[in-house]
Amino acid sequence: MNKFWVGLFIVWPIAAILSCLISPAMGWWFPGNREAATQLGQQIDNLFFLILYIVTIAFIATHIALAYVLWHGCQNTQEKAWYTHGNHNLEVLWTIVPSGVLLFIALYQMDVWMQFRVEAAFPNEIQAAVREPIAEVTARQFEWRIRYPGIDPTTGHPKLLRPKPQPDDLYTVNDLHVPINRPVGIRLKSADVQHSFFVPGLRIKQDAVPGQVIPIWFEVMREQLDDDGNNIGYDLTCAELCGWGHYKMRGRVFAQTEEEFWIYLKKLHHEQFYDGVMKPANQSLIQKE
Ligand SMILES: [Cu+2]
Repeated sequence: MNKFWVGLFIVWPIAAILSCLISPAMGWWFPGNREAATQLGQQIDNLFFLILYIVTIAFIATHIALAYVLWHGCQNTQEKAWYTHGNHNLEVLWTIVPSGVLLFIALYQMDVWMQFRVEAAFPNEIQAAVREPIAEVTARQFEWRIRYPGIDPTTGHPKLLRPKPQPDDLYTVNDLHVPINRPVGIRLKSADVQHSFFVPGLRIKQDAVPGQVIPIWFEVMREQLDDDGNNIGYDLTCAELCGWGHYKMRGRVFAQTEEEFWIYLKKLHHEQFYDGVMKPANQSLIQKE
């Protein structure tokens, strides 16, 4: 009977490792199965795998030790239990080694963290993107409200996004469009409770905190296409339990070319300001398409 319990304890770690190994073939979610669509996301994946390797080594080592102790213990059923106050050298060893590993990870990931979050360390191009965000995303129970700047009627291009809403701003819900192949900035806000702006395909996750405007940036390298070549966009979800409707805070992030992005904004403008009687100013905007 003892051997049954030992076997049962050994089965689970082996099953855990096997499920990791067959995960790519089964298409289960793992960063390696779906390459990040941002360069920073790929660096984040590399960090993920580094930590996964370290944890796997520790997991296998501790389970081999555990299996040895269990197996050894169940062979000698005659031996009485004995008590120990531990081993000083071992205690020192397993304090210093994990501390060293944690210190290494903390230093090693700093570069990626700085690229993502430390504004002072951003290259000029990214600082400019953060200074001139293309949209403001406001999380609220239970949707993503998106505000784009209005369109300049003389150039036909989007204006600069002002911190305060303007009369010609454009609005959508749960539908964020961004241009590809350049860094884009977003102003992230919350209208009520704490939410989290999470785009798994881009490896972007940032809390939206009430009372704060948090700048985020990303540079999408490619559109998300389905098998027929349609742009289906990336999932946008809320990663912070924010109330009963948390599950339905689902939006999409469509990455598209700069021209497609401008055309999209013009279409929004047309839809939003069309009053049944086309005004000359709007007409000229539509004709530019
Ligand atoms: Cu939420």
